[in-house]
Amino acid sequence: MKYVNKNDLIEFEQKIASYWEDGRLPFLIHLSGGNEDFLIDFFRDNIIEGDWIFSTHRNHYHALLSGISPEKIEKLILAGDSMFVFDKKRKFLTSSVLAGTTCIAAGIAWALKEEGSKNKVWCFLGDGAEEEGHFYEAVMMVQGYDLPCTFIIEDNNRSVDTAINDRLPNGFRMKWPKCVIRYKYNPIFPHAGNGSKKMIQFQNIKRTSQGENK
Ligand SMILES: Cc1ncc(C[n+]2csc(CCOP(=O)(O)OP(=O)(O)O)c2C)c(N)n1
Ligand SMILES: [Mg+2]
Repeated sequence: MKYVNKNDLIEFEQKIASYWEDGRLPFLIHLSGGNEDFLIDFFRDNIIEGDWIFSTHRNHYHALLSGISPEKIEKLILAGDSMFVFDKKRKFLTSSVLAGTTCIAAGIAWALKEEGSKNKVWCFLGDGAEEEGHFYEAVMMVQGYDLPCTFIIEDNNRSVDTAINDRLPNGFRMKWPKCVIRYKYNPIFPHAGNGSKKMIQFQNIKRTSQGENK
């Protein structure tokens, strides 16, 4: 798998962030700034050619680290498909439905096990997606049948902009079995441009033009 370093990731995002700030992206984008170190090490140490990778609305770093070209991802982002990055050859799938990939990941892992494949499934999700019921079902299947799938919770202590302590009393978190791992990172960007001064300007422009059309 092609090695992507920290600078590659950061430079890519800076470029996308500048498109956003310039008002060239009239849709939400989810940046992963602050989440470079763990991901780089994790991909290098665990993921091999032919493995399946499932990602989320926040998928650009996963896609780059999976070997999908920055040009392809940029093109998708510019076309409004930031949350819909797929690559058949790389076996890379995303879903913007929270935890939407988790049961698919379990199904693929089932097939890999039946085939006796050496490949595995790596399924990333956020700490907000972790609270979705269908994630529980996927975990039960993977752990119960010892399927070759690992769920990786990327815990930035946010579901959109709500911290865990504001979502559940005392910030309760499930104790998942060993097919689920969790790591924490501090995001440097707001959820999807929320709070960005330029985005607020953009929304105002849009609202005005919508009003004019009525
Ligand atoms: C089933 C479902 N419910 C609600 C949403 C709206 N939504 C989009 S992102 C998000 C929060 C996601 O938090 P998390 O999974 O922690 O991902 P993060 O953005 O923090 O990486 C929500 C509630 C959705 N996409 N899918
Ligand atoms: Mg989160």
